[in-house]
Amino acid sequence: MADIDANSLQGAWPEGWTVTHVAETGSTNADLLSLAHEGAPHHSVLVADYQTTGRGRLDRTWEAPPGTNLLVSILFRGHDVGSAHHFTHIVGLAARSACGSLFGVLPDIKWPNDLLLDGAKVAGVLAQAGTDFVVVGIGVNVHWAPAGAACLAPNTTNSRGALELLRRMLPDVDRLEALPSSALRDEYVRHLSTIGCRVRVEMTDGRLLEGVAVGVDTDARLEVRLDSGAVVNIEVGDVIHLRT
Ligand code: BT5
Repeated sequence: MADIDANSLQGAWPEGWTVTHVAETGSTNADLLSLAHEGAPHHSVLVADYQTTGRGRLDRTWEAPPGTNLLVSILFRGHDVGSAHHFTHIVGLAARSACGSLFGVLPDIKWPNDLLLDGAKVAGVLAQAGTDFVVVGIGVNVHWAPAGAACLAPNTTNSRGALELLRRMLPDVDRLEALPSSALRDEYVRHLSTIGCRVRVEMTDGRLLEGVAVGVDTDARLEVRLDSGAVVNIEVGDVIHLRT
């Protein structure tokens, strides 16, 4: 685990946030989960310049060379943590707005929480819940992206870009947390480009479904109308947008 006292940037962050910045660790989500079990407070944040074992969903990996991208995890306590998706929506929406304010581009949100630029993935979110907390990690491609993915500022390497993106995200997280959950859901659905798309869904058991995404239910499951007319609610899966 990273030395969490290294290079702390207190004072540069909005009030109420405890942000720790490290040069390198395995995974900011894994570290913050451990810290949460040890009692770290609500709104603890761990941001790293580099992750040696960055994690995606379903045990996949998340890649970024040192000092290129935003790699950060945020701890939420004291809410109804049964609904981890509530917090993934908050972090995804806040990252989207920060991309708009810092880089002048507003990514689309693809269900459940990928951010896309021109159809290519620019950010991914991973939520992991404990009994009374949720850790939400996000990787945003600021200066680097793997083949087939997108990044916000490919031709510059200003290492402050990632931290500045985070600095702009946190006040918006505060704003979104203060919303009633129905208003948060409305904001999420409004920016969800998946709705109305013809989609292919790869289920975790390997099954493939195809149909039109028609909505999101109150448990954040994607509602897909199959060609047969039946509507299925997808809890976990990988979605490909085929066409709008
Ligand atoms: C995600 O998973 O999109 C969630 C990614 C969460 C990463 C953050 S970084 C901070 C925090 N600490 C962690 O350890 N993780 C979180 P998923 O939908 O499963 O996407 C993973 C897949 O995206 C991989 O299998 C690759 O194909 C691809 N991928 C890997 N790195 C990428 C990148 N930088 N940009 C776009 N795609 C990437």
